Amino acid sequence: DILIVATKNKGKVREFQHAFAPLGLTVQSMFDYPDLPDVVEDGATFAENAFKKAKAVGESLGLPVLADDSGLCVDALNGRPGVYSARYAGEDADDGDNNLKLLSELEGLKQGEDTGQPLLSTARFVCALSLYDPATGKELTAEGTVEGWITSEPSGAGGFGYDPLFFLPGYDKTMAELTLEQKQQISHRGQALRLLTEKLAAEQ
Ligand code: ITT
Repeated sequence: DILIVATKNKGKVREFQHAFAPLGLTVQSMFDYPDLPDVVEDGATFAENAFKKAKAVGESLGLPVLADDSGLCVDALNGRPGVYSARYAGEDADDGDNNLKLLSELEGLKQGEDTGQPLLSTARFVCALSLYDPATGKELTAEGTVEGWITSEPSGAGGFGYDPLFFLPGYDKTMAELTLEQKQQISHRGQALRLLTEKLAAEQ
């Protein structure tokens, strides 16, 4: 069977493939449907944006669609970049640009005073998932979060996005130093997926 995920983010695609393969599901993404129009993500919350993506793509294809809206909320930045995480450093920003922007904003807060402390602020990753079925108009939604610290010393080649800067004290590692398996066990996306699966099972 096939599960369509309304994403153009290769890191997300890899994580969904890993999560759904054991269930015998093949993940398709927007790379398999390149002609679909972009969805405007102008919602105020992760959940709103996830629903917008799932509904727009679900209605275009006439098939059930899963969407993920996620991001990083940094306490020292009053929750930014939040829903703007993907375009933090500008409309065409890549992960590297966004990570540099995050570090420069946090370093700026220290106002020249270097405390020698690599952990710059508490932060959390948030993931909202929305599963929309155009045949019934029904939506299922689930959210997950994971708490950590922004480190000034990026490390690790796994994951994507802000993972090299997201330090998990309990593991003494950044999110990018975890295997796909480990990331899924603790991440915002892993938690949201488990919650969504429970909700789906309760509906059957
Ligand atoms: P789609 O909308 O096509 O799914 P996107 O990358 O634009 O792709 P979002 O709008 O949800 O996705 O933005 C999420 C951003 O937050 C993403 O670009 C990452 O930089 C960051 N992010 C989300 N989940 C992450 C994770 O697990 N690890 C690191 N960074 C993450």
